[in-house]
Amino acid sequence: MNKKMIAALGCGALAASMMTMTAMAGEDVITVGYAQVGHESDWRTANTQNYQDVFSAENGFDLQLVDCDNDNAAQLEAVRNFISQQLDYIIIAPIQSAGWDTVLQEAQDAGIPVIIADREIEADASLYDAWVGTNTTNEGITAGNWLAETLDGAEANILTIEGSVGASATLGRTDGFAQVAADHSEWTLLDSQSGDFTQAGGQEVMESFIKSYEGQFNVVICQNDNEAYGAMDAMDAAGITYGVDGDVILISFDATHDGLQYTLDGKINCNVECNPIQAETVKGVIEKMQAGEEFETTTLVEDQAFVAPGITSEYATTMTDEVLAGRAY
Ligand code: GYE
Repeated sequence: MNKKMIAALGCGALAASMMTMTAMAGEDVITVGYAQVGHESDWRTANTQNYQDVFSAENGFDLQLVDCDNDNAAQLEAVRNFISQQLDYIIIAPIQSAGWDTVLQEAQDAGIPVIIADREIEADASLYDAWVGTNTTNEGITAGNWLAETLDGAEANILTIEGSVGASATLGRTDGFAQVAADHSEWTLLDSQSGDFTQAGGQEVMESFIKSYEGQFNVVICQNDNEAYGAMDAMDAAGITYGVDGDVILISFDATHDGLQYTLDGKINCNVECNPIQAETVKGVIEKMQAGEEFETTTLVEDQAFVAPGITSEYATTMTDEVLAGRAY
């Protein structure tokens, strides 16, 4: 293309024709669709950023990332759109764990490999090619084990702010914690409501819990950090103290940077990590598929747990400034 031709083209047309030139140069750009859950939490923002960094043009990818705004129907539509564009690979972080059979069959019929990421789905493993994510049931078990260790037989009256209804992260954390609670007759699960993994949701649920159970609870479990921020605001407003020096033990999940800052400050007693940095692993799977090599069909991203200074635990690392400094997201 000569200078005159470039000058004659508008910006969009120029971009399009540059893309065609790249494709014609035989640089084998791999097209990838990522049906992302939404932007409900800091965890999610970190996960989105990680995919954008890793599936970059420099790395040879053309990434279409669709923010599905926590809307299950929109997510199914996004995947169908990827199929109709005949993208090379489809990645899905499933909002809901159920209801995937039909669309996965459609992707398979179109010959497009599908990788399920972050969360789990209730579908036969033959309907997708690989899974990369975290074990949220284990995260719930860790939270339960830590609580048992710290209470050492004392009574617990527990309120839980769950994540989004029907999400595997919610189901796993709830189930894991319940497995430990089943061995503790001195624990009472007072109530459990969804805060939709958002700060506003966490605050709203905590405000309503305070109306119903003020003076009756000594443990609050938030299934992610953003819900914990909302719950803290609600407890502050009601004059309820929490954390290592407070009346209420506060447990959170995700261990994002700000969540760990609150843990270091002693406001969150225990924060169970869930690692959002998963894109490099997914890229590794895609590269093996692309090369026709054998690939991991299941890859677990490891998590740990953190506790506030002054607490030592066999299940968690005690927070320090250095730990916080090492947390980029
Ligand atoms: O804990 C929460 C996010 O699916 C593990 O989704 C993820 C969860 C994470 O919105 O913050």
